[in-house]
Amino acid sequence: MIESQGSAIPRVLVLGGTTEASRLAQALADAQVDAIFSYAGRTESPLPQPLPLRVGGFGGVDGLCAWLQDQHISHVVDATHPFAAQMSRNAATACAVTGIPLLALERPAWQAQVGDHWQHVPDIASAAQALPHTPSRIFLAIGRQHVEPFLALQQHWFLLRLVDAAVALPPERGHIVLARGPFTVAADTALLQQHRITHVVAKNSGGSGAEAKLSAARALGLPVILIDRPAIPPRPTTGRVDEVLQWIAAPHGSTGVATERGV
Ligand code: 3Y8
Ligand code: NAP
Repeated sequence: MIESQGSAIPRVLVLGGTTEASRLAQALADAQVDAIFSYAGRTESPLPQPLPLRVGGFGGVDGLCAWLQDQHISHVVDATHPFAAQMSRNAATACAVTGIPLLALERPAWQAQVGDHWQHVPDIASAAQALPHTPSRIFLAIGRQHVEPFLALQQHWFLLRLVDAAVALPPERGHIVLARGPFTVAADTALLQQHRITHVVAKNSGGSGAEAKLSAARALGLPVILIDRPAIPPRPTTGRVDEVLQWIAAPHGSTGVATERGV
């Protein structure tokens, strides 16, 4: 049982939606911490969690501030995906306004290894522009929210991987695979070979859940167009679940952990 030294029993909001958030949820449940796990409600049937769930937006910064105060939240852990930049910005602002301590649980970006053929681009639009003019077969592993700029490129054939069926694609334009990660190198290698993929487009999400396609591309000598992470305001950050638990148990408001980016 974790008790916050010198203050009331902690009550934690976890902003989830990642492998790391799920690992944190299990650790908090094991330690019997009073915590609520939050999903945006992007997918039809999100992974169950060992914590009470809330699903859906808060209603911007004001809605989040009101919710934090109504729920008597003492700590906020932003364990959202590195591309969930709006949620992270809102959490940083709401915690500054309410004075509730915030800690981000984040995994490092992927770094190129020997054998990688990566082209880094700053955003989704640049990734579409980086594709070759000659007709190619593209594995678009960036979900469903940003596929339009790519499908507009009529000369290419696309393999889309989505969590839920949400996009219609005629066979001459591409093929849709419905799957939620984490993925394996063997399966992703077979997928790329089966569809004769020539290029991979991915977000630099980091973590283990989405890395398989990069290892598969390396093994097959395929080029990867890798989209850089969006800017997120500086906040206390850790990559370790045990440091999150230490932070929760530390005196209220203390970051108490080494941070990659500081405050
Ligand atoms: C709704 C919760 C866990 C978390 C699992 C991680 C791993 C598998 C890899 C590819 C890349 C992609 C996408 C991806 C991965 C993990 C993690 C991760 C990438 C779920 C989930 C939710 C979402 C939202 C969804 C986005 C989409 C992005 C698919 C659950 C499964 C492409 C990101 O249909 C949609 O609208 C989907 C939207 C945001 C990006 C996009 O723009 O489309 N994730 N993904 C969360 C919520 O509602 O709050 O359904 O269970 C979570 C996971 N997705 O607990 O094990 O930790 O990264 N998710 C990317 O990284 O590029 C797939 O196919 O190779
Ligand atoms: P986003 O663009 O940063 O956020 C848009 C809005 O969605 C937020 O302002 C907030 O609405 C709501 N929201 C986002 N995450 C939420 C959460 N965990 N709980 C409650 N509301 C949330 O977010 P996104 O990129 O669409 O990501 C949505 C979810 O999918 C997040 O949980 C994220 O961790 C997960 N995910 C995203 C990606 C990705 O590639 N973007 C990959 C894997 C997982 P209000 O303003 O109304 O509060």
